[in-house]
Amino acid sequence: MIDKDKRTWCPGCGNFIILKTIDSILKHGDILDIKNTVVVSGIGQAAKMPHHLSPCNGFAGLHGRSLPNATGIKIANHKLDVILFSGDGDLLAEGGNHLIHAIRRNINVTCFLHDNQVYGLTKGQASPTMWEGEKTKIQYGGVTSRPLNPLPMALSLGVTFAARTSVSEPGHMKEIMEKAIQHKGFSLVQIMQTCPSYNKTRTMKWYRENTVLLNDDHDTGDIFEAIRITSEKSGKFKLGVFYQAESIPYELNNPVIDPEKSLVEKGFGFTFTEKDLAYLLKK
Ligand SMILES: Cc1ncc(C[n+]2csc(CCOP(=O)(O)OP(=O)(O)O)c2C)c(N)n1
Ligand code: SF4
Ligand SMILES: [Mg+2]
Repeated sequence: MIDKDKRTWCPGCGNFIILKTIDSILKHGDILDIKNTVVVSGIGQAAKMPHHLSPCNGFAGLHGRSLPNATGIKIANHKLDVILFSGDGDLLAEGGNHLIHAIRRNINVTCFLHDNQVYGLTKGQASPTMWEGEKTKIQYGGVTSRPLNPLPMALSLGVTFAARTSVSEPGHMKEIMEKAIQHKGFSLVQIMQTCPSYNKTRTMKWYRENTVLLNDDHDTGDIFEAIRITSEKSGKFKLGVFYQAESIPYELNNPVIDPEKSLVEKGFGFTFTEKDLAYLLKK
């Protein structure tokens, strides 16, 4: 399924591990039906995921605009499984406003955040998740802004599924991805990702030494505990599902959408033919 010829990631990039994991979930077919799945992205290294997941349906949009596209696809045909892959720049900087509203709506989209702390595609500028004081070629004196911590932010906005995993734990990543996909509502998974070319601090070794799995007795119904744990700035970073809540997703809580028949099945009152498309393209 992965088209090896088209890969343009650097050797050792954490994106390979994320790609392999979602590829195996799609191939297995018990959680996702490839014909019924759409993988959506914006722009960036992370956003190349749909390019490599052929023949799965894919949509790569503008930088920061992965969520509006994913939302539109889900509303037009809520019977599709919509999976989004977005970089920390794409989702938290250029697309930060969309994240707030996707969480607020609780649209049933699975959102995988590739957190490498840099803008990989544009050669390593600091992203919003990079810590104060850390240096890049551009921020040579060290980052001066405070970092954005996506999980406590999402939790404080009422996200219904929040989890963290790491490319240093591929088995754990698969388990978390599957749980997120099966969640009914908006799910956010922060994936701690290596970028060997531009983030020399967050190596595979660093992730192995600085992450730990959540205790089995963690209560995923306790939002305050979830905010507390995900806000921790020292000690080892916890990996696991921090919070999960049942609630009706946006597309099933909307009087315009018939749960039995998607908007696409119902039709929009007109038929759009290939001839119409040719006319528009010509224009
Ligand atoms: C509106 C807009 N702003 C900036 C850019 C340039 N640009 C393309 S990718 C990118 C950063 C990508 O970083 P991230 O989303 O973290 O993905 P990564 O490459 O690290 O996976 C930027 C700034 C753009 N294409 N469009
Ligand atoms: S620049 Fe970083 S994120 Fe981009 S492909 Fe290379 S290692 Fe991966
Ligand atoms: Mg990035």
